[in-house]
Amino acid sequence: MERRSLFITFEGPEGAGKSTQIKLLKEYLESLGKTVLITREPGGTPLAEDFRNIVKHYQGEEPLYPATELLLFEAARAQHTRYVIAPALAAGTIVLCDRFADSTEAYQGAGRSLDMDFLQQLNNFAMAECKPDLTLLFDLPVEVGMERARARAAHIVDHNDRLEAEKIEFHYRVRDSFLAIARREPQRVKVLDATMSIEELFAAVKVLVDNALS
Ligand code: Z5A
Repeated sequence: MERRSLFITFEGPEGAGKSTQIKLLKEYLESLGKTVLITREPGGTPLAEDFRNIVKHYQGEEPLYPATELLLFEAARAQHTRYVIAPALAAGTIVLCDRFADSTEAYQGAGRSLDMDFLQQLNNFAMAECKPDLTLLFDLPVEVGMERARARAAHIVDHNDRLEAEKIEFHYRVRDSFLAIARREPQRVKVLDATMSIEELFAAVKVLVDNALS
C-alpha cells in the first residue's frame, strides 16, 4: 500500500538546484493526487523567518558568534518542526523541506568547526519526532554552485548574505561534510549529481521519490 505522509529534505551547497527541483516535484506529486507542502529552513513559520533574517543578514556591530548562530538555526528548527512539519505529517501531507538538520552539521559543524556531538544532540532536540524519511543531496563542485549563485545575484539582490560570503575553504568543508553524512546514512541520504541538467536531475529525483512512496 502507498504511504500517505512523507518527509523529504533537500540538501546541498548553494546554487545546487534544490528550489528548482522542489517546485517540479510538488507539481508531479500533486498530479498524482497527493497533498504537498513546500517549506524551508531556516524559516517556515513567521517566527522562524525572523530568525532566518538574523542568521542570513545580521550586520550589527557586535559579532554574531558561531555558538549564537548555531542556536538560532536550532531555535528556528524547534519552532518549524512543532508548528508546521509535525502537524502537516500528521494530516497525511508530503512535506518537501529546502534544507534541514544536515545543513547544521555541514555549515555549523564542519564549516564553523563546532562540537559535532553536542550539535547532533541539539539537532535531535530541535527536530523531535520529525526525522526525514528521505534526503536528496544535490552534490555540486563548490565553484559551480558559486557561479550559479553569482549569475542569479545579478537578478535577485542578496549581496550581504553572511554564509554565502564565507571563504571558499569553508564551502569545501561543507561539501565534504554533506558527502560524509551520505556515506554514514546511505538508506536515508541519496546523492544526486547536480551538474546534470534540470530535466535529467528531475528524472533521477522522481525515481527516488517513487521508490520512497511505494
Ligand atoms: N544554513 C546553515 O548554515 N545551517 C542550517 O542549519 C540551515 C541553513 C538550515 C540558507 O540559504 C542558508 O542557510 C544557506 C545554508 C545556511 N547558506 N548558504 N550558503 P538560502 O535558503 O537562501 O539558499 P540556499 O539553500 O543556499 O539555496 P540557493 O542558493 O537558493 O540555491 P538552490 O535552491 O539549491 O538552487 P536554485 O535556486 O534552484 O538554483 C540556483 C540557480 O541555478 C538558478 O538560477 C537556477 O535556474 C539554476 N539551476 C538550477 N538547477 C540547475 C541545473 N540543473 N543546471 C544548471 N542551472 C541550474
